[in-house]
Amino acid sequence: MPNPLYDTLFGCHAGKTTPFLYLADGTAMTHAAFLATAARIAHALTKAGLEPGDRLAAQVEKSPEALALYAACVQAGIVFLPLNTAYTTDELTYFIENSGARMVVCDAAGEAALAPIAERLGATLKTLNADGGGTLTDKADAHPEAFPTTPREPGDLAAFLYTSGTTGRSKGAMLTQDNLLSNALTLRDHWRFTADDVLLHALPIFHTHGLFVATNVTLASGGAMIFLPKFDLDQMIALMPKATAMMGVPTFYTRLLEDPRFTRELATHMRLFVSGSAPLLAETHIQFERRTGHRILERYGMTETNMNTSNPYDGERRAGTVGFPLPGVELKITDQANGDTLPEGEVGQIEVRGPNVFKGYWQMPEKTAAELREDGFFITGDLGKIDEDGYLHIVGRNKDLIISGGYNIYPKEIELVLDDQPGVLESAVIGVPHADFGETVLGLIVPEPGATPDLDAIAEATRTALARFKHPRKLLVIDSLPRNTMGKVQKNILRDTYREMFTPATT
Ligand code: MLC
Ligand code: AMP
Repeated sequence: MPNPLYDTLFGCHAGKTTPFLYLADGTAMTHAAFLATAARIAHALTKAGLEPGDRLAAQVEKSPEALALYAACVQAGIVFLPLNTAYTTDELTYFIENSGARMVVCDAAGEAALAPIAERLGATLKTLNADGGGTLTDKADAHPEAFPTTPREPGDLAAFLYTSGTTGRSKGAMLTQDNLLSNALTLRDHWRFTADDVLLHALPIFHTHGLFVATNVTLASGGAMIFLPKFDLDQMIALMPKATAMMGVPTFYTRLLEDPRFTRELATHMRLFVSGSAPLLAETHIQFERRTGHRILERYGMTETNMNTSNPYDGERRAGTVGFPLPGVELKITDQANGDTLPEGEVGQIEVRGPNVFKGYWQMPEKTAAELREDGFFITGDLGKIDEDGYLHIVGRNKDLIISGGYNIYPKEIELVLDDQPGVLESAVIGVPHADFGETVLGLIVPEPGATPDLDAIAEATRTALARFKHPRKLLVIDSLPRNTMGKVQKNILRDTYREMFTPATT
């Protein structure tokens, strides 16, 4: 096959007038119309000088055209780099520079701020707005609705997704055609997706969950999606009767459960509810079953690996676990000190190997070597154990990471901003329990001797530097940070001290 990812997910739907996207305004887009949009965009990209292997960075609102941009990149062999719409200009500059993107696509509202950056870095800047218009698609409309698909090998790069690290510097995870394709086909079969499915899609499409899990699985099965711009409780409740399946982060489930309109009747015809990206509390799982009769299927994955494990489709979906390794994925629990495999039931680092595991971090051979072993096992940074029935339990993280509403937040990145502020001697950023987001960000500041840091000014500085979801929901001034004998800040002590700060959640 000339381009396995394109041919299997997209090309196979050529000429089909079956619905692919049901939109919030009540209209629908067929597979054929979607492919034509993608082909036109592919022409626009190549016309602008992009070549196979070039990177295209996109910070665009969720729309059919934004999804078609992904398809266009796959068809033209361009590496797609989707970016969170919440990122600030400071954050975007790093991604564009680090990836060496040759084209940047943004909303018209962001054009003025990005233009000088794109120019300095030698990238072409195009716009794509939430309504599908913009300089990218306006031009594309004039192009033919068929595009000669660029041949690709399974090992060729298809996408970069940036993921932060413990040092605060984001790393571009390089995902190949085969990483994405193998996982999509495995999940389609494992979760029994068919052309009859209609997936309620309210996730963002700039992360693994919404793009590579939800969208690719739907494409691989020939089904359709109710494609909502974002999670909106009223819309979810209104449209659920038209869906057969839903995928979401735990916040989706807790928000649905809080609404009395979300009844057993509303969910009765649904075939499958999948949760992931953050831990689903066993309590939520149980409450959901009581309300609807459905057992949520929890799975475990990450940017670097797509999906690794899943609870079974048939058989017991065990609350508080993420199930078994997916077909083709090897998983082991190892000793942090020497990498030896630990006996069943012991807690250690989770390592995975399989066709789903990424190729490494873009231009960061040392970071790649530190996490991706030569034998192909990837050290996930998550801690877990396997129970006597083979279910994987995630019991913690070996990486300093906060997951808020399914978004990953690396404390170091925020601490670097806080430490830079006048009157601040040092800081520690921790995640504390939050009823809506699972965890939320708390910033602890130690002032310089005699100084009184201006917390409003500090909050303002975080607003310029960091995306909204990373902002500490509260800043507290404390005398000192607890340290162990090696001088390392003991965040576990801080987490224990402040664990009730946001529960019950109001912010
Ligand atoms: C929005 N805000 C958040 C936030 N989302 N703050 C912290 N954490 C979040 N996740 C901000 C908003 O900007 C807003 O700011 C305020 O918080 C309240 O917003 P809201 O209206 O309540 O939020 P909403 O827009 O409804 O979004 C919440 C959400 C959304 C949970 C629906 O964050 C979401 O769709 N999350 C999914 C993330 C995801 O796809 N993760 C997958 C990663 S892939 P203000 O200024 O108004 O106060 C991965 C691999 C895998 O992890 O295994 O899947
Ligand atoms: P990301 O880097 O956004 O891909 O996030 C991946 C991380 O999310 C994993 O390393 C886990 O820490 C976490 N994660 C994903 N799914 C689950 C889950 N079902 N339960 C607990 N943590 C999860």
